Amino acid sequence: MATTKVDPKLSEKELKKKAYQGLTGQQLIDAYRIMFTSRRLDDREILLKRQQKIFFQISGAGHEAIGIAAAFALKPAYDWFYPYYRDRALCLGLGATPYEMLLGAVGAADDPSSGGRQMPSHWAFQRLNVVTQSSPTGSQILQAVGCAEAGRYFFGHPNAAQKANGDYRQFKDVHFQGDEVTYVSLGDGTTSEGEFWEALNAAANRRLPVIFCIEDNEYAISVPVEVQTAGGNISRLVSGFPNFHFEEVDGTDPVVSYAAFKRAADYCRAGHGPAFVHAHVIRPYSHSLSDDERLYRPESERQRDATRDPVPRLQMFLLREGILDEKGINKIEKEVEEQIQADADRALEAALPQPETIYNFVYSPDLDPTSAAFDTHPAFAAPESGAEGKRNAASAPKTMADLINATLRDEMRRDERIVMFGEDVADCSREEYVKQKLVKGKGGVFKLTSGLQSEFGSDRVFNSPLAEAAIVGRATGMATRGLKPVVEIQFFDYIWPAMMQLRDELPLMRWRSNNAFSSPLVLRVAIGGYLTGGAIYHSQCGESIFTHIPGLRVVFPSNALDAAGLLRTAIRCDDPVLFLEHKRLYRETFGRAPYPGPDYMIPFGKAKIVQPGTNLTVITYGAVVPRALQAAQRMEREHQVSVELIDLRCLNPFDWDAIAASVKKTNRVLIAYEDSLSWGYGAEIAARIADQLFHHLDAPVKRVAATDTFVAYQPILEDAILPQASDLFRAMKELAEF
Ligand SMILES: Cc1ncc(C[n+]2csc(CCOP(=O)(O)OP(=O)(O)O)c2C)c(N)n1
Ligand SMILES: [Mg+2]
Repeated sequence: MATTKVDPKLSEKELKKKAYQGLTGQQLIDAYRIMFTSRRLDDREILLKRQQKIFFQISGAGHEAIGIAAAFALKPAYDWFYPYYRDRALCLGLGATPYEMLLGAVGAADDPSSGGRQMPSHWAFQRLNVVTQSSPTGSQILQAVGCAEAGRYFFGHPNAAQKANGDYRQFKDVHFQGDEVTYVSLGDGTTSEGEFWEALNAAANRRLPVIFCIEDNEYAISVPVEVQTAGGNISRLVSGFPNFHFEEVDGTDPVVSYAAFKRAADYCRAGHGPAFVHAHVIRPYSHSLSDDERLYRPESERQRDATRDPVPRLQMFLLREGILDEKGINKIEKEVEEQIQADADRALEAALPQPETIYNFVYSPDLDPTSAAFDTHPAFAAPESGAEGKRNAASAPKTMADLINATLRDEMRRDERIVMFGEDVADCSREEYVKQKLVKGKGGVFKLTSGLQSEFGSDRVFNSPLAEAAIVGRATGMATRGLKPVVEIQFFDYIWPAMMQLRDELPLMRWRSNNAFSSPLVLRVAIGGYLTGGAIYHSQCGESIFTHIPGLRVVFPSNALDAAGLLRTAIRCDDPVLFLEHKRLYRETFGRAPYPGPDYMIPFGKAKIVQPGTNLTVITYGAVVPRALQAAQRMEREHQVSVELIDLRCLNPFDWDAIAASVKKTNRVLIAYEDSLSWGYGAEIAARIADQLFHHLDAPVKRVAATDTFVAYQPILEDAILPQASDLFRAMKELAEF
């Protein structure tokens, strides 16, 4: 923010002499200007909202002093920032302008935070390292941890920061500092979220340079702090976390807050670990304009808070200390009022986003994973001679598990930005055991990451705590900085703790920030049933829940070669990818293949015709593919019905052209999937066929899927629940005879 000099009461020399916990008199004058600007921006937005010229308002009132303290102690475009909605003064202090904020309030095309896509006060300023924020309270915290991890990683692997052509790196600038700090803030109520505790744990354990700033205004909308926090004081609860520096301050006093922040930042920069700044603040303007705190707070309590209001407090301080006189205060306030008036008038005239832009930046505008750039030929090794040689040779057919492992290995050799973590993915966390050859190492419960820690080291491949939200949230923060996390959720059944990150964060980073930020990463997940005993919690599918999320690519290969080609595309592309690996297919004889070489890629959204046919079409994917193939062969054998079998292999995007071409040829279609029938992936395909291919149909669109239950343990029940080759055969026959 511009800080024109006012006429201080003291001479410049005297001002410089006076230091308040390291802040000069001039800095305090600047602080007052920014804090007053922040408050008056809130007031102006409230007015604009009442005039129905903007559509939402949430204030930073009462939080200005801690914000300015953080801004003065930290460095924009050097440190990293995950602020929450009350951090208006922080953002102004870092260099965001009132005009930019008003563009956000209006929802203007040039709103730097989101281009009119997010509510106001959801700060993002790319040039200042202020990362796009969202509305779910607390989802920023784990990302901040990942951001700090990325900074540390690049410092240890500076070559990884270099750009490279031919993949996402070309479009992902990296910058980092050896002593950078990541700031993240949240309210007292938000400390009740589980992700907060996961973040504290990870930051403490890895001694990460993260400052957790708790802005404790004693309320979360209407719920008071003693209901949120056992004992009513979050500092007391977190005091046992190791490696932390703790501060508890009056967050309405910029001078003591600055001193606390400075100590916190020094501790983090020195590499000792994270810091926790618990700031007691006030909330004078209700929760938001939709809330009236008089419904739950008596006048006496509100009056008590008013005596701590940071803006008049700093004004009094400046007067008392003789830093400014009344004339000086009035001059600042007049200038601020005039600036806000002018900026508001200008923002109200600003160009608005155009409706035709709504699809911009759902996915990367730079790198299209459906394009020919991702269509390469396999390079199989030449066959070796001799029986023994043949069995072990590179040319011998390998399982899906083998080829995924080989692909991960080759990609890690090629791209130093790849890091891998998850539950049990490392060979052995106590690496000396492997080095001393006391143990062989694990490398994943399905051994998919076997040997990778040993080859690439424990800073590239490591075990995470058992915390799925932390896996995805941290990976998202890392990917924002330019790393390529290829992380694992051990079983699809346990993906749900990460759902907030997967639905509200990861796929939205690009769209909600209007392309200012993105987090392309790969989330590998073991999925599916047919395990004989997998039961409810080791057999789930549910892919349609994720194909329903714009911004997330979803891949589901059925065989080893496709898994290798699609995984490589997933890693090299510029979008977040959910890579679903069917457990039953990991070591199946079906679909084995030799390793197709280190550059084999399959573009997304391209189906595979498993077998061509003329009488009816079967559309499927995953573990239903071999079952459908078996049924189709029986149809041919017993009924001379020629079935065209389509393996979609990529579910978002999916290959509509292949479906349409086939249905136009066969005029009969069956959609088969392993997930429970209703509301499943096939429902969307069926609806599209009914809508766009109606005139080509000679029979109703059929579906075969699991029953609308969960998968049971006893194999008799499991067989009855999951779609079998016999179910597929029956449906094909019915369709052929219709
Ligand atoms: C995960 C989630 N749950 C609920 C909400 C609705 N909500 C928005 S702000 C808020 C209260 C937050 O209180 P606190 O963390 O103390 O921050 P404050 O607003 O007091 O600064 C709630 C419940 C939300 N945005 N996100
Ligand atoms: Mg609060």
